[in-house]
Amino acid sequence: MPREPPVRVVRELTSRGYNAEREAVTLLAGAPDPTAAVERAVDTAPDDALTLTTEHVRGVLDDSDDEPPTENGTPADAPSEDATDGGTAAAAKTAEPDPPTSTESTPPDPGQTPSSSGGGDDEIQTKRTTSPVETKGVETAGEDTGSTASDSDANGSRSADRDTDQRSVEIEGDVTGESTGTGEYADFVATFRDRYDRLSKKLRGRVNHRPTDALDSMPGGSEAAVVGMVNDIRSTASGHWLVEVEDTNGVFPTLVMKDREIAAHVDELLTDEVIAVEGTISDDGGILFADDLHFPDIPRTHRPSTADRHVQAALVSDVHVGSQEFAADAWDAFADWLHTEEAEAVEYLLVAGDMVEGVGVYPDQDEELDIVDIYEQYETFAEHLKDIPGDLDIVMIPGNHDAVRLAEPQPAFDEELRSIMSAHDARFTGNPSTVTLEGVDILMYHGVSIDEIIAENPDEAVSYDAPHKAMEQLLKKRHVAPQFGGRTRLAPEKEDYLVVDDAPDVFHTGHVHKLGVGGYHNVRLVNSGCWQHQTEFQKSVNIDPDVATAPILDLDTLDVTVRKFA
Ligand code: D5M
Ligand code: FE
Ligand code: ZN
Repeated sequence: MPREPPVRVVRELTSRGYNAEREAVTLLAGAPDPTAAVERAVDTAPDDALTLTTEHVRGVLDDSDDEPPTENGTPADAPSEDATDGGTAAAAKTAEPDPPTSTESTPPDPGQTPSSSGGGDDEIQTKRTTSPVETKGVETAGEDTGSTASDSDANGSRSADRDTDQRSVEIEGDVTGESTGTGEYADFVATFRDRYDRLSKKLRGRVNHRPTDALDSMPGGSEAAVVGMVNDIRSTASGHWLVEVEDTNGVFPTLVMKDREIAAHVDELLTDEVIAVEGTISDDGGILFADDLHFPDIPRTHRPSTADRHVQAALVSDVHVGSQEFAADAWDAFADWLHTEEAEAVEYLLVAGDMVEGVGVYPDQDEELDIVDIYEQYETFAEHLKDIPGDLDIVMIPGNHDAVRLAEPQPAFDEELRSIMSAHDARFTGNPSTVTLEGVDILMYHGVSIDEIIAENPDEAVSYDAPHKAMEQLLKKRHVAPQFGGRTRLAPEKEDYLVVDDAPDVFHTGHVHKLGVGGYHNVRLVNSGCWQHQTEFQKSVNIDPDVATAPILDLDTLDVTVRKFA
């Protein structure tokens, strides 16, 4: 008899209104006749039980000992008294095919992108687990240290006896319930004012800055510096760069000569980001010749916090349920894997937006919809969420396909959508938010601005094949969506929620549907792939998505292992 995937058992149970402990699911899936076992377990469950316990299921399976044993042996009640011994015979019987697991261990950044212009001073190690046949899909970070295929030992189920007391989830920087903006001009002024105040503070100590109006009256030849928001970037007739910066007192032009080393940084500049320019006032006093550019940046001395125990978080995004291209089988395989012993340490699941495909997000999108009703899309997503082991702590932020306001910062899902996605007591927070898991600060942001960074940055290293290089730019600018008026829609608020005030330990994004794992000034960077096969639009612009990749983050080391389920 073919083995019953745990997911089918979970579905069966949820359709009857039951949740079950992880090991209970494994035991049921491993029973000689899983359907009958589920039936018996449900029939004999205490009236008020919402969750079937391992103990109850064991009892049910024990009682069925008198049934004729199946061809290949013992009923699945046998071993797992010893919860710490996950590799028991009964558990082994239920094992699903392992996700492919060849492991490479590479130092994160410097080596990853040969053309990197520095900044790769990480000490964090990246481990990635890739399928031998699928290596290409997960090679985006450019590792080629050689991979060794190793057999997985995922033969058992994870233990149900876990001490959830050690878990902790804290959330900061969430706009939900705090939104006050009405879209008036005054609100925009307040947002930009706050951005300038907070980011200029990070730069003021590093240069001897003068307000723009004071620069006006400085004699030619003086050394000076200014901290301002980039107002305009133009090339001059002779190929130099005129970068106009604005502070609260006015605007001042700075000139970056094309043959200077710093000219390379002009390519990285976006309007509305806050920078410092150091240089010399021109003879006529009207311009600052730039010698140096400074970004708010993450200090190279940043030391990330780590968890006190070995525990992992799966960082995913872009599920796109409701799309004809939604990779349901791959998601099932992921959910199944989470039930195995190999996923024992995975206690958290973070989803960085685009739970569903949505409606009317892009022109002609309706032609590729499998489910046309937005609520039905969330209901189906919720069903897929139920396949995930019930004891995981889940945190979700919305993305541009989700049914919340499109402008950033995006508030979390409203009550109606939360009640649809109520499985697992998931936590819902805004985009962006900082989610702290056992002391590790994870900045979650869906990632719409990554499109913009890639479009505007001529450096070939910053591409869809290396989304983490775009993420570096966001950290360097200490803002998740620096440029106003482009692709990223901004909702004005009293404060700028998109400023990266505190350096995170991990930066988690999605949106571009490409896998990227890197490190920047000791911050671990993870861009999740997606669970949606290539769409017509993506085909037309040559986006080849990384489908069914789940980066698994070790919270104690910040190592990442990429699991592939397609
Ligand atoms: O977008 C996934 C990726 O594909 C992201 O890089 C934007 C791009 N994309 C997809 N569809 C379109 C259309 N129609 N126009 C422009 N860019 C698009 P996601 O929003 O997560 O589906
Ligand atoms: Fe998406
Ligand atoms: Zn998106």
